[in-house]
Amino acid sequence: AKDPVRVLVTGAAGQIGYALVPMIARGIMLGADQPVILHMLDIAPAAEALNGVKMELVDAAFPLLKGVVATTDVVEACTGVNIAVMVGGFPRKEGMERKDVMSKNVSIYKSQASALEKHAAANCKVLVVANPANTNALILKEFAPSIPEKNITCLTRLDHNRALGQISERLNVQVSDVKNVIIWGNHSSTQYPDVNHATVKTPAGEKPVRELVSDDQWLNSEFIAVVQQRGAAIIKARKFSSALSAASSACDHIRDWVLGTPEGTWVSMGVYSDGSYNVPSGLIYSFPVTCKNGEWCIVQGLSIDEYSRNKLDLTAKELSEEKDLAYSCLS
Ligand code: NAX
Repeated sequence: AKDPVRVLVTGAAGQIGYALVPMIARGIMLGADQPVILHMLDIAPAAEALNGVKMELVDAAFPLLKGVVATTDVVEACTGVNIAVMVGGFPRKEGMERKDVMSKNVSIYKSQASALEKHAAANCKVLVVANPANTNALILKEFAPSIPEKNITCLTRLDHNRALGQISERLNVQVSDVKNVIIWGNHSSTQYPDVNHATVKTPAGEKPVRELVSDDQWLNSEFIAVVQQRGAAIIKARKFSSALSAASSACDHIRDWVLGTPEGTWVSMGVYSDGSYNVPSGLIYSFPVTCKNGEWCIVQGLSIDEYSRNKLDLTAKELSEEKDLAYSCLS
């Protein structure tokens, strides 16, 4: 039998946490043969609720779940973890300035970075979900210099999956037959959902989405807007933000990263830019990646037309501004 993997979920008493921890305990994140020990962190006001989640995990009698640590102590939460899914953060409340929200998250991510750096297992893989996800991940990277930068990522897989879902609905095909959409840039409304390289499996072989959806107008405007604004549409409908889809996508992100992407398929991940596609280095930016042996690699050599170029630059500009804002909160 395999040794258990320790998985940290911060903000575990929240909405996404409640959807995510049973998925992890069921083997959806790391595989049906991989035992896990869950580490759940939340803050003191949520301690009782967090204990309730722990009680439910015990009650569910998950065969793969070999232990649960539920704590408000950051050091205890981070100790020995192999995977860290950072869902906890400070949400933007009505009337709050961007800078005030950023400042709260910068201080949270700065201190959690230090705890991970000192106490997590060597080679711990980190996924930041909490918004502003890219910039929280960047702060985490800056304050955990001994964690390899390749190990620090943020979630744009939900946006990627939303794009697959929209194409599948439009063409009335199985979502599992659609692949290789790309989310470029920030997990925000400036993200660029790109279908220029996406394909659909048909009885006559793989066909480009651009060929199957003859309505360019839909692809160039409505599709992009729907994916960019999907989070807001969910809030409007549910009165709460996306939770089960965020949790499921976080599992997809980690599973593909650890176990690899299928041959010929890429996924979107927010990763530390190395300057690929002329995206400024030093940003956490969403790129198309393939994964093998626990490492991601940016897909190279895709053609970028002028329309796309502008969109890639626009979202990079927003991330540079967020980075400046975050740094101004440090001083
Ligand atoms: P909730 O408010 O339900 O849960 C957040 C939890 O984090 C709360 O239990 C809170 O007590 C806890 N928390 C706050 N500060 C903490 C700290 N310093 N340490 C540990 N825990 C702390 O929010 P939820 O709906 O679960 O969303 C969580 C985060 O995910 C938000 O920042 C949200 O904006 C972000 N999202 C990111 C998405 C993505 O694709 N990257 C999509 C979904 C979601 O909107």
